[in-house]
Amino acid sequence: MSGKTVSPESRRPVATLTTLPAWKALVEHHRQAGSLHLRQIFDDDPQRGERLVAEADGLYLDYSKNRVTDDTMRLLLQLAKDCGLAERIEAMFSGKKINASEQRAVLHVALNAPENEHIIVDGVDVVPEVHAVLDHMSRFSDEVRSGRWRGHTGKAIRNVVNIGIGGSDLGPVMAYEALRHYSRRDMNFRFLSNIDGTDFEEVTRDLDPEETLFIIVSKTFTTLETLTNAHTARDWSLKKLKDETAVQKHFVAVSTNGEGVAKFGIDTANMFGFWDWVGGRYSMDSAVGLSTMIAIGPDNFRAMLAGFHAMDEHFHSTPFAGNLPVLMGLLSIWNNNFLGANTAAVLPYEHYLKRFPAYLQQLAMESNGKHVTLDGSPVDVSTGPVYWGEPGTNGQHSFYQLIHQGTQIVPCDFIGFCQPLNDVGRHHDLLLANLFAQAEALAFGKTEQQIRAEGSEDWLVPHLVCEGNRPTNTLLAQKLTPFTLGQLVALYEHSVFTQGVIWNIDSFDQWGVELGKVLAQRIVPELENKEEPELGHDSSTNALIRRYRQLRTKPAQNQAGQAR
Ligand code: G6Q
Repeated sequence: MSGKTVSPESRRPVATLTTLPAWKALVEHHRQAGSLHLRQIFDDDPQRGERLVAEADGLYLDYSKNRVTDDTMRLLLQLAKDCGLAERIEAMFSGKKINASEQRAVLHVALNAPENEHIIVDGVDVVPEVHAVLDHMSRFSDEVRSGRWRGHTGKAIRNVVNIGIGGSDLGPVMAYEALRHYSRRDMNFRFLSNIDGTDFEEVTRDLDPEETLFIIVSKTFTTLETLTNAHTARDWSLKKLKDETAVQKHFVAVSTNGEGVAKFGIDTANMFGFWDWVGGRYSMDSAVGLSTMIAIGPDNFRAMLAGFHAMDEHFHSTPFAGNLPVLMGLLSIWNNNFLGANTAAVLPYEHYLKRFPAYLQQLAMESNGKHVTLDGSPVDVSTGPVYWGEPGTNGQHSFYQLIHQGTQIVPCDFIGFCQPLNDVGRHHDLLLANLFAQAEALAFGKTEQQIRAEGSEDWLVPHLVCEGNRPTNTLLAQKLTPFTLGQLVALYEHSVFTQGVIWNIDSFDQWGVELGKVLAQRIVPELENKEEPELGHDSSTNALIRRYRQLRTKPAQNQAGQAR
């Protein structure tokens, strides 16, 4: 007995991942089949590209270009079973407190539930509450969009600024960019997150306070960046509007902290609530998406929720062998833990999804960047690959070189749509041709033999060889709509969850971000004090602080040494 206190939600059928029979079988299987080449695998099975696919409500996943055989998939599915994935999914959907370290339920799926469903948390059906908030959001969005909601001086709102950070920013900004095609083009939507004053200046510099609505999005309403930006925005507004009561017409809040909201001066009738069972990075389909709803309208917002719900249902009820999030999660485990890939690239061939990789960075890395299991023991395999990416084809002219010929494996998710939202000349066919070609090139490469057959000079041949055998997924849908965006986001949410279950970690806490915040609080007065403070940090931090204090107020010098 270790004497360690173990949270009740942290139980799992077995002690450690690497002792599971399915894991051991995968290790052995990798030893035997891990070096198989996709060229060979495709040659041996001409139907593979039509077989290793899965589909959910029009979202098509081709995972045939992964370095897996039928045996690999069978063992990975067995691993999911041995890790209790089905039970963990059930626990999440039924409101169990699976966020063990924070002792909270994890119920973002309830945000998408139709009105006739019932989901009980601590004895309360949360679905009617969810719909009450959605109705409140819809009424408010209609008022703003129609111009019935007037600013303090009687002008209609033309600018909406979302102030929030992390989960209260990345979802809204990604969703706005993704669905911009469906948005009100006669209004401006901006997103203010960074505590850097430059962000505030650049977001507000050409806006008129009389026509600007700020949505303060903060679950806790205590976050330093958001509250600092909110107060600066308040001062900025009142400088022109010159009346405290104007705050009520130009500021609304999305929060769980009514007291904090009221103290700021916001009328709590204009506060949109959510619940502690919605994690920040899982909240873009809650009231946190108010800016999205104002931009695209309530009907489109509800269509996005329907997309989320369709994927939630698919994840909840589809056998694992055809279950998109489960398949993608398990393939990620294979790539990470067996093929040794430490990163994963997300490459949308749809310009409107340009913020999708940044959104996924938080979703995946804050969720699965963990070093201990649910019971506090160190993990015995690597967790949480680094997510990154750029929209195609821009990335092709930047970092794809490393993916094709570098020394590390970077599994890629390609995302494409058959119909463009802006059908301009030949652009869309050219765009999609590039997507298909990249996945093909990464899988099959170009051999020395092929290059020699083309007549290349000997010395150049090694430079031209592309080994191939680089794993990719391709996700294809007909068109980027609010519904498909909802499907896509939910797909990654559940894929991240699947990986977290295999690693037996808490995908819903984020303790690692606390330490830096606490240390910053200690340093703030050391930078602001007029007196030379006694510094008790390490020698590096002390020296940096001293240098900052010296240069903070000294006139800046240009390169020629003259004061500017
Ligand atoms: C997300 C995290 C984190 C959070 C921000 C903002 O899962 O919890 O990114 O969203 O720290 O927090 P507030 O919404 O409380 O301001």
